[in-house]
This record gives sequence, C-alpha cells and structure tokens, in this order.
Amino acid sequence: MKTQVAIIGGGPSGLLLSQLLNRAGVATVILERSSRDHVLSRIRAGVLEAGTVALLREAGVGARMDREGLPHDGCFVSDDDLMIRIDFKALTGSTVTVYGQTEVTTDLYAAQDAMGTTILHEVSDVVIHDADSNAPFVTFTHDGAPARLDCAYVAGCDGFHGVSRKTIPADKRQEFEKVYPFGWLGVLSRTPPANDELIYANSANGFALASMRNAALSRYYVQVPLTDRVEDWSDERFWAKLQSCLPSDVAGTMVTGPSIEKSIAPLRSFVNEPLRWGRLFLVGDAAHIVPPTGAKGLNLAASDVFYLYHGLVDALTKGDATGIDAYSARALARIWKAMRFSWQMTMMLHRFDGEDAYAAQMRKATLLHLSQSETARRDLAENYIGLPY
Ligand code: FAS
Ligand code: PHB
Repeated sequence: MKTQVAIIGGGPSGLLLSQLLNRAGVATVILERSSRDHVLSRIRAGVLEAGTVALLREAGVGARMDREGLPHDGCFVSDDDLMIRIDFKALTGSTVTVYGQTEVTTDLYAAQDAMGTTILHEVSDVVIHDADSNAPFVTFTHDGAPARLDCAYVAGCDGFHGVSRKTIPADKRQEFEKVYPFGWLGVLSRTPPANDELIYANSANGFALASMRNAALSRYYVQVPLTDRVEDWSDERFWAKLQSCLPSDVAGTMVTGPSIEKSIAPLRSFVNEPLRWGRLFLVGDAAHIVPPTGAKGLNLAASDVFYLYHGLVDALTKGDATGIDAYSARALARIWKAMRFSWQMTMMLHRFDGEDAYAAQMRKATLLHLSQSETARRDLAENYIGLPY
C-alpha cells in the first residue's frame, strides 16, 4: 500500500486531519487499533471552542453540529452556594458549543466514508519505520496478515497509549508530567440537565461538574480518589455525592435517574516535546494530556490538526516546508497556554487530600476574587472559549 500521509489512530485527531487533507486533495490512510463501534462507544469531551467549531465546518462536518449543538454564552463556577457566572459573550464576544465528542467522531466517520477514505480497523503490531528518512513506512497486521504502508509523512494520532510518541528515541524528546492524586467519576444519564449552563463546583465535599449533551441527556462528574473503582459507586451513592457538591438550590431541584454510562478517568497534565521527528508528527493526545477541568483536550487536538493540516498541504502541493518546519513550536506555544489554564482550573476547584487549612483558604479567596473581579472573570472566559490559533 502507498499513500501521501499515513495516519495512526482513528479518533477525532486522525479523522479530522484526514478529512481536511482529503478535501485539499491529499491522500491518506487511517490505521485504527479498535473497531469502529469501540471508538464510537467512548464518552469523552463535551465542549467545543469556537475554533474547533470553525474547523469542523471547514472540514464539511458542521451540519449536524449546527443543528443539534447547544451554543453556550457562559458557565458557572460555584463555591458551596456562591454561584459565579462567567459571561463568555459579554466578556469576550465569543461562545462555546456543547456537542459531544462521540457525535463529532460519528460525523467524521460518516464524512470519511463518503470520501471513500481507506480506514483500516482492528489493526495490530503497528510499527513506524524510517521516520527520520525521506521514505518512512508503517508495518502492521490486519485481518491476520502482515501489511506495509509506504508514505511521505506519518501523523501520530494514536492517543496517550499509542506507538507514535515512543517511536521518537527517548534521547530526542522530553516529557513533562504532573499526575493529580484523584480522578473524575463520570456518569451519563437520560435526565434533563441540572442547570441550563455548566456548573464547575468547588465544595467542602470536593469537586463536581454538571454538564450535558442535550436537553434530555446529562453528563456529570465528581472527584474521586485514584483508588476508587466504578463498581464502588452505585447510582444512589453517585447522586448523593454530586448533590453534596452542587449549590443546594441546584441539588434540591435536579432530576436524577439511572446511569447509562459510568467511568473513572485519572487526571494528568502531560506534554511531549518536540512534536516532530523527521517525517513523523504527533497530534492530540499522542502529544499531550490535560486534566478535563478546562475542557481543553479535544480542543487542543483541533488546533494541532489545524497547524499540521496547513503545513502538510503546503509541503505536498507546493513543495513549501515552512508550515511543517514550524508545526512543533507553533502547536506547543498554544498547548502550554492551555496546559496552564487546565492546571489553574484544577488547582482552583479540587480539594487535595492532606491539604492544609491555608490551601483551602487560598482556593476560597481565589473564588471570592473571581466573584468580585470582572478582570478575573474575563481572564477565565478568554481561556475557556479558546485562545487564538
Ligand atoms: P484518542 O485517544 O481519542 O484517539 C486515539 C486513537 O488511536 C484511538 O481510537 C485508539 O484506539 C487509537 N490507537 C491507539 N494506539 C494505536 C495503535 N498502536 N495503532 C493504531 N491505533 C491506535 N477532553 C475534554 O475536553 N473533556 C473531557 O471531558 C474529556 N474526558 C476524557 C475522558 C477520558 C477517559 C479520556 C481518555 C480522555 C478525555 N478527554 C476529554 C480528552 C479526549 O477528549 C481527548 O482529548 C481526545 O480523545 C483526543 O483525541 P485523539 O488525539 O484523537 O486521541
Ligand atoms: C463534558 O460535558 O463531558 C465536559 C464538559 C466540560 C469539561 C469536561 C467535560 O471541562
């Protein structure tokens, strides 16, 4: 097999990059480890920055998002019963869109199928060869048979546990990591959202997030110790914990119901530098992980895709390597700013086991200042709606 860009990973990064490249006349092949059903069964991000929305429209997959996505002009941050509204529209002139990553991935798969793009599912033994040469290639197993894909470039879109990042020799790259001593237990329920805008809640009982997918589908999270397992949490225990963290008037009126999905995600901040090694480029979670507190994971993948897509089109159609040569530094500049915001939101809203009374006071003072300072709210809003590409 031969193509122009070999894409490892058929999640949102790989699919969006492939869709944009194909529309620009660049050929791709996607190699995905899991079945399509498995990829589409994952419940992940829920909030799209305006830049991500624009890129999905440019990729020709914005129609259902524009019909079914929920534009949100603001969100709330709460401290026990103190509700602080962050008015994105008034403070920045921009908004975000609530539209689940599952829907984005579904739309991208449909568009790629319509393009006739080659997407190989359930591949295994993926190895990237000669990335630091002018003739890289990928070997893998598919349908029980060994296979080889020759290409001009490789896009590593295979997430945190993929092979792409590890293809870069350890002495050629640097990892930056912070692991948080807690995770998020997430629940999806066919219940109306507790509030019409998201609530990021700090409380004496820990962190909670009230989010949604649509008017009949709610997405909630509570902070849990890393030692907890999903089976430790009955629906009843989850709802009681969530309601103990949300402002009491919200908790007292919300509708609860059976969970249709329940999972625990650990929180970490991670960046790999650089994002390039020869003709291999790292994109999305293959390159970086953010705690979901700032709703940045999927949105950072989108800006990586934006930079690499333009660079690869220029390199492959005009022989101009300026964009791919600048990709790593350009993407990392935005990645680190989103890392900082996600870390700041995580530190502001979570209780850390064993923290001293001073740390708790710092968190409360930060939230009180947020409630009293438009400047502080504007800083949060500018980062939340997404910094410029
Ligand atoms: P992905 O991990 O989505 O996709 C990588 C793909 O590569 C997968 O389909 C995988 O099967 C495939 N792959 C892996 N190894 C391979 C190999 N060797 N060969 C071939 N294919 C391989 N972000 C938010 O903004 N908000 C959230 O609430 C949120 N919650 C999350 C919860 C969890 C449990 C996780 C893991 C992530 C969450 N994220 C969240 C972040 C998430 O949305 C990512 O940012 C997003 O999935 C990034 O997309 P990709 O870069 O495509 O990586
Ligand atoms: C979600 O709806 O899944 C969601 C929203 C905002 C976040 C994290 C997750 O910051």
